[in-house]
Amino acid sequence: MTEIAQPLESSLRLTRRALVGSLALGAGGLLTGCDALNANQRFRDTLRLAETGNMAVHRLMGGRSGLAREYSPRDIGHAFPANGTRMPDDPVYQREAATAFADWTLAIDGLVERPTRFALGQIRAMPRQTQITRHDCVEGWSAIGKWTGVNLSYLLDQVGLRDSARYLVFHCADTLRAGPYYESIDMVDARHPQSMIAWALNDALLPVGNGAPLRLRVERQLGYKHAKYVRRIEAVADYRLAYGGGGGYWEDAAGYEWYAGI
Ligand SMILES: Nc1nc2c(c(=O)[nH]1)N[C@H]1C(S)=C(S)[C@@H](COP(=O)(O)O)O[C@H]1N2
Ligand SMILES: [Mo]
Repeated sequence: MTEIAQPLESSLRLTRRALVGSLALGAGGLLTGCDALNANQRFRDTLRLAETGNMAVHRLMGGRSGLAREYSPRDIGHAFPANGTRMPDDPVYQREAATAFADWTLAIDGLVERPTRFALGQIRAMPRQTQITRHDCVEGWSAIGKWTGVNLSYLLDQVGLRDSARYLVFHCADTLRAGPYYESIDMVDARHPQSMIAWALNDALLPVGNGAPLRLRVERQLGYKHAKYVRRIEAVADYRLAYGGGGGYWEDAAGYEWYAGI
């Protein structure tokens, strides 16, 4: 667990300090933009030192904590597409759907102080967050939608994360060809202000096609990270120990990147 995540984290912290130093050195470089930065040997060394992975560069540039662009109500499309599972074939899920998810619970457990099962009504009664964002699917389509739900960080604070918790695994109700759908994110995304467990889309309760009754929104990443039909959130030390080890259904089934930053 810590053996895997720690070196990357600390090298990035180091790197950010070095980057700030290099920016401070040449204020002109900052003003004239990326070309000037690229010409700066120290900046290039810093990048090399950081690793070239998408996550490292994204984080280095301050991009991971930055907000995803938010749109105006005029930008919302007519119907938000439903992709992947549109109706889980699990009979238990279908029974729950038939009763408007009256008995649905969201379990939050694993490396938390107070493992809890929240009733859907409790989740919907929590402070609401709304955002209009663009969803980008690797299959080549995008859609703008208005999401309402509970902030993920708020939810995590209800159960209290242990220090050893470094990732969240989202367990879903649907099973595809290769197995159950699941996803995982790290604490940077878990604590990102726009990350939420959504229960409404475009001012209506979340339709089944879009992940009813609860789905993840993790706005700085591609569509497949936004787990639908979320039944359980498990805080873990290492997502590599879950399911096929890739950190998500498509990561395991098709080699998609675990970190799909946009
Ligand atoms: N449980 C579950 N979550 C999922 C999927 C899925 O098939 N099952 N598909 C993913 C993909 S590839 C995308 S693009 C989005 C689609 O969300 P939408 O159906 O609301 O458009 O959900 C993601 N989350
Ligand atoms: Mo997707």
